[in-house]
Amino acid sequence: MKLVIASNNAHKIAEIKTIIGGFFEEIYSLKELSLEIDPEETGKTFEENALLKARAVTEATGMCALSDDSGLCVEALNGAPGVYSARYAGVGHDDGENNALLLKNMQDKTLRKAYFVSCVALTYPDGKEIIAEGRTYGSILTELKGNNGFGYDPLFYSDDLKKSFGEASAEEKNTVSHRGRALAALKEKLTGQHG
Ligand code: ITT
Repeated sequence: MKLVIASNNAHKIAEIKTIIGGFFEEIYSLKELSLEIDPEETGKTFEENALLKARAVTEATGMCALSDDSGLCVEALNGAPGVYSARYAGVGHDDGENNALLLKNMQDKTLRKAYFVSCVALTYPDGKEIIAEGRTYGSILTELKGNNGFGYDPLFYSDDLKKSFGEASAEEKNTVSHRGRALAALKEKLTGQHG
C-alpha cells in the first residue's frame, strides 16, 4: 500500500518513517510529492486535528494518508500547551520560544508532571479511517538538557528512559515515545485486519 505522510514537520516525518518503514510498500512526504497542503488546525482535540489533516491529504491525492497530531500536556498548567503545543508562543514562533515560555510558566511550580500525546489517523480513499493514540509520561525539567529531537524534547524528562528526550538517541526515543506507541497501536489494528 502506498502512503503519504500528512505532515509538514520534518522531525515528525523522520520519526514516522523510521517507525513504520517496511509496513507500507512506499512512503512519501508531502514535500517529496511537491504538495502544499497545510489545513488550519481548528479542532479542539488531538483526534479532530489528526483526522482533519489526514482527510485533507487523502481528498487532494486520492491516496492513503497518515497524520499525527501531538502535543505536551502539563498537569500544573491544566493540560496546556496541549493541542496548542506548536503555537504556544504564538503562530510563527519557534521551538526555542515555546520552550522559553514553558520554562517561564513553570518557574514557581513544584508539581512538574507532564505527558506527551500522539493521535495518529490513517485515512483511505474509500472513506475508511483508523485512529490510534499513544502517551508517554515524565516531567518538565528546570533547564534545557540535550540537543537531540525537536520541540519540547530538551525539557521533557522521560520516566521510561530516566533522561530527557533531548539526551536520548532517536532509537531510544522511538521505543518509548507517544508517537512510537501510537504507531505501534495503529500497526496492531492493521495486522488485526489483514493478518
Ligand atoms: P504537522 O501538523 O504539519 O504535522 P506540527 O508541528 O504543526 O506539524 P502539531 O500541530 O501536531 O504538528 O504540533 C505538535 C507540536 O507538539 C510540535 O510542534 C511540538 O511543539 C510538540 N511535540 C509533539 N511531539 C513532540 C515530540 O516528540 N517531541 C517534542 N515536542 C513534540
